[in-house]
Amino acid sequence: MQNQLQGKLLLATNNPGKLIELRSLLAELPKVELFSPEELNIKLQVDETGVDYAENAVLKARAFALASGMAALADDSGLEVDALEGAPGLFSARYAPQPGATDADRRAYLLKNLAGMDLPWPARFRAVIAVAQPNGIVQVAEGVCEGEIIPEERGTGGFGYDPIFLLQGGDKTMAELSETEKNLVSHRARAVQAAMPVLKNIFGI
Ligand code: ITT
Repeated sequence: MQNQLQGKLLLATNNPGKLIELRSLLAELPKVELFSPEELNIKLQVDETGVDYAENAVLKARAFALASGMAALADDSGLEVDALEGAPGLFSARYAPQPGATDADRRAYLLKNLAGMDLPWPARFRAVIAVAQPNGIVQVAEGVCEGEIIPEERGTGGFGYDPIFLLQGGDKTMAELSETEKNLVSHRARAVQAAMPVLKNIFGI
């Protein structure tokens, strides 16, 4: 299997923020070359029709593994806000009424929906990583990062909801962390860590 997979892993995401983080989180995998869809000229928009993060991550990983003939790693993630009964959750990337909405629009929409509700606003980021092999075998791993939503944006790092997500037990938002700091505590970091044994097994490390 190791020879078949030739030490190559496709990072199956079209989200530039995720791609940067995944590259750095997976850099510790020796002798595994990482590719973005763009580098392989793969243009694929997978319909996220799953009922949970795991199903969506598997859909994305499988589609990219099939398109590339390489092992593919996908991340499906989202922000769960208790006061909104877990929203935006699975729909975090599409959470705003207007078409063409930006990350900033989604943050503003979230804060609008929370306005008037009692503070604090506990929340968590959740990420599920799926690793698909071209032979159809897929394995998943999950990571969670607890915190709360704050009413005003702080910090310029990261992406998505990071500027309004205050880490539990700390005084910084996710966007006030350096990339290295975020990669020590994030949901994605934890999911990648949980997926490490799978990856090492696939690549014979
Ligand atoms: P791909 O499916 O191509 O990977 P996507 O952005 O559509 O990209 P998801 O469907 O998994 O990915 O949506 C995840 C959304 O959750 C993402 O767009 C952000 O809005 C939010 N999110 C996930 N991880 C985040 C993080 O580390 N920081 C801030 N927001 C995050």
